[in-house]
Amino acid sequence: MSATNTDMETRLDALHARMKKSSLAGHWQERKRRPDLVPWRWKWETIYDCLIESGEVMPIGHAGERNARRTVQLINPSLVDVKATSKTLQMSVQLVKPGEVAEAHRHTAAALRFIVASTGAYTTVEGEQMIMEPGDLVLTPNWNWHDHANNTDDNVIWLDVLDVHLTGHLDGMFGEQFPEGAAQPITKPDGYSRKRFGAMRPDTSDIADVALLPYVYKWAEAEATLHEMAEAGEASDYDGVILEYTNPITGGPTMPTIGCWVQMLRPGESTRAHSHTGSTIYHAVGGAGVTTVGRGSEATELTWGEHDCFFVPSLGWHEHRNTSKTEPAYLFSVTDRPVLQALHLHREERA
Ligand code: 1HN
Repeated sequence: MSATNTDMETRLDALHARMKKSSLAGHWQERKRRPDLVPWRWKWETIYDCLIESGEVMPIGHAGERNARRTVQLINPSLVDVKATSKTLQMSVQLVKPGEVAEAHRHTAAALRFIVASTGAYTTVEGEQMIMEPGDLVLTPNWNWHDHANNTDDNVIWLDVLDVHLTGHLDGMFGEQFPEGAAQPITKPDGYSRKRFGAMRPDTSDIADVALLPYVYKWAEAEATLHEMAEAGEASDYDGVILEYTNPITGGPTMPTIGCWVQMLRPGESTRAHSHTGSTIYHAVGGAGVTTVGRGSEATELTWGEHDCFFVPSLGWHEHRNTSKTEPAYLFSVTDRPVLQALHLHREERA
């Protein structure tokens, strides 16, 4: 090596040291990569066992305490340190035992519940008592008061999905406890949101932000529609028979940061592979199948059965197969795609 080159290297090392001291770095210098998220599957049996055990050893605390909610959180192995399902969303499974109350609070993070087991427990959102039936989706958009009560004789279990990691990353996370007691008063009649904000509704021009309204989507309606669409042959090659849950006023996603979908894979159906931005967390409402993520020697097969959950990273090629020849399979899924769309970052590629 010439004397000039050695001289330059010495000066470059000195420059790096000097910049480091002043919190500066050269564009040409290496940096640590953000971890690549891995496709993953969580068996319901394991989640359920841990959740039931947590019900015996972890009491529900008061609002503001770490144990104010009893949830078992799904963690991507690439995000163990930050305890997160994806870089934006958290999926957890919550247990409220008979007679228990999870006290009222609100936060800037948006939340939703997808009900797995309930015989009539309820969650209260903004003064409306919402009875939870299996397969129902209840929205708790950002800054909505919410508390949960189980006045039945059976455990109630649901999936919680929150945009806490996105909100935290943007340094926009804060919240508060309900000032007047454990549960907020019920101020609205049953079915209020669906009647006031649904397809037939009063004038909403005085509502401050129609993108942030509580809402309930009923499983019975979703299931019936999926079957009618299947009969009419209304299906996508890439997703089977699929419905998006939308905000009835904006027509956009359920909430600005979380998109929700439900799809039915007909008996024996295999979808074609596609790849898109936005990471997706799935929950098998019923049925059994395999989702292949990645292609060729890199492919991972995620085998799922009833209530299992699985994760497909952004830009991962994926295709689904219903492994039953006789029964349909249903997948509920949540995605950060609305954020990518809002930022004009969404892309899709089809096989
Ligand atoms: C939360 O507030 C609830 O209100 C559930 O039920 C799960 C996970 C992370 C952060 C806050 C709830 C949560 C959560």
